[in-house]
Amino acid sequence: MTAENGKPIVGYWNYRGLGQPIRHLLAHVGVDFEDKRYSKGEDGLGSEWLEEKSLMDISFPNLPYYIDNDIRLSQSDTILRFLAQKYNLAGETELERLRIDIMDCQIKDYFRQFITIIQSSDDEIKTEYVQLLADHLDTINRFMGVNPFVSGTNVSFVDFCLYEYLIRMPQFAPEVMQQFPDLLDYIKRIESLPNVAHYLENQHKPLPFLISNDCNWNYTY
Ligand SMILES: N[C@@H](CCC(=O)N[C@@H](CS)C(=O)NCC(=O)O)C(=O)O
Repeated sequence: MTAENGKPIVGYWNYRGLGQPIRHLLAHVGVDFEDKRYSKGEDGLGSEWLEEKSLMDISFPNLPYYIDNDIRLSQSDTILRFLAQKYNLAGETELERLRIDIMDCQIKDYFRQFITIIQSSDDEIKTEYVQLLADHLDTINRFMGVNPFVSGTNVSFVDFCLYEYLIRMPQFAPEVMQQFPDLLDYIKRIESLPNVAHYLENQHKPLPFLISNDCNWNYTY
């Protein structure tokens, strides 16, 4: 199955979450895809998705999923790595692939901590986390060094994962993010990739980071 118009389908909630790096990767390589966005609905239960889920011909139905003819995948990392192989975004040398793998794992660890914090209602933990965040950003900054992209000079799939983490920080902790002008430049660099810039300009509406009632921080994600 593909969409009726023959396009591959990316299914995910109507927020950024685990779906956004996949959307950005496909935009970057110029693939026209059906961006199927599920709503959680008024009751927040997501019954629209749950009804489809029970009927889906995918080994482990979940969101995000990716369908292109007989390729039917869930698991965001599997989808990203499949697309990265297909579109040469998986690194060319051993060193590039190692840099990609390290960042992929590291950014997941940092992201997991960040999500726990923004879902917590304990303000003290949040204050402590802002200091930790500065350390995390510092390690990323040093890892990147003078490289324009994670692997070195070439864009890879993990750039869309790192971007997805960093893009939250100017809103979450602007005073911390200001200490890292190179990371702010990196955000701009990803947003200036021609197809990504075009995608961002033409989105009908920017997607929220997460649904707002998932989060207790000052900002609506
Ligand atoms: N390990 C999975 C996690 C997927 C997951 O937890 N998806 C969440 C949204 S981030 C969801 O709501 N899935 C729908 C479901 O469980 O039916 C992945 O990386 O894709």
